[in-house]
Amino acid sequence: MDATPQEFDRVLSSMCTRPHPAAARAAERFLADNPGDPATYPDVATLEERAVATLGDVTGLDDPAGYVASGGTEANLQAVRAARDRAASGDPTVVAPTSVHFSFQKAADVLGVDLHLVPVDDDHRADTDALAAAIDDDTALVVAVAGTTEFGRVDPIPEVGSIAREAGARFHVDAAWGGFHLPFTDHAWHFGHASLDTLTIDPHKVGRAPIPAGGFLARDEATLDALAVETPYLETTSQATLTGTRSGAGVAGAAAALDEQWPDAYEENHERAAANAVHLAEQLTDRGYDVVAPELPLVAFSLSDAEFDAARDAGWRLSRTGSGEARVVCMPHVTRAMLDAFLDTLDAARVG
Ligand code: 0PR
Repeated sequence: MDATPQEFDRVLSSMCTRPHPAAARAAERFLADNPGDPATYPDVATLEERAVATLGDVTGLDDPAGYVASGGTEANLQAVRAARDRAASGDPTVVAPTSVHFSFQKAADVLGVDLHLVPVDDDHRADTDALAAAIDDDTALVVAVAGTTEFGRVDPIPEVGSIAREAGARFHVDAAWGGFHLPFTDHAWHFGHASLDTLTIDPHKVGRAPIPAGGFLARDEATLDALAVETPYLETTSQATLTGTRSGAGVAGAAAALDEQWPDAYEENHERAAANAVHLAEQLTDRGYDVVAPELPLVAFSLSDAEFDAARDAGWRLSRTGSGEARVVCMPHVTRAMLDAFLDTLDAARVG
């Protein structure tokens, strides 16, 4: 089969994007390096330290602990694992809003903890009263989302953090997607704004690093130490990551993406994406669609099955939320011209 990679010119629903050219070049150079064995591959290990330091700058954390993970799924799982292993309860649980990414279900399943999902408010954000009511002595971890997968919503992070702290639970923020938009907004979301213990921020989403490059950050080195297992036959004697051999391409690509873009190019991307999201939301509203007002650059709106199918038939990669809204994620590759062409497709579908 003569397979070709997906072009991005009609991709509206993905949280992946074209990597930054400098990041793609760096990835290719480090394809065979294994950051899982830093004593043998010291240069890629240095690049990882640099990437983690910059992620600390992005997320308000001096001297961050953490690493470049395979993705948000691994980072979220590690947050649950760290909380489970330190829990006082013999039956530790995780409390999170229903808007959390499905990776928490995988984490709960693999780690043998119960996940208590709490309904969100009418605007798709974590409901602090409902969360507080769901927390009990078994709660080891409370999770909030800074940029939800379906609606791009930012939970009230400082408030949820206070509730978690009061209950003696750890607090994790999932900014896998939102983390490269939020520094340029007024939201309180990171280590400097609230008492969080761990955070997920993925360079391979809005950060324009090549896949695989997730980000797992912890306030204390002790969190990483607690995750580490001994690696007797390697020159370095412990490993805190979930995977063993890791992608040097992912790590070097993330380091280069961050070097090239933090902060100016990320800010430009945010401003452009936010303006595009507002434009799309206005155009859809003018045409009579029911639009969920965008908070971060992600637009969800009601769309009939016939129009959804027409858009897919025209080659648009579009997906739906669990409640049926179509969603357009304004990733770095999504231009104003693309959105206008998408609107043309919808207009033709309504006439047709
Ligand atoms: N946390 C949040 C808030 C996410 O949105 C995602 C992924 C994750 C964690 C998990 O990250 P990884 O997929 O890196 O492990 N959200 C997207 C989603 O599930 C992932 C995605 C990306 C799906 C690109 C499709 C796609 O083409 O929709």
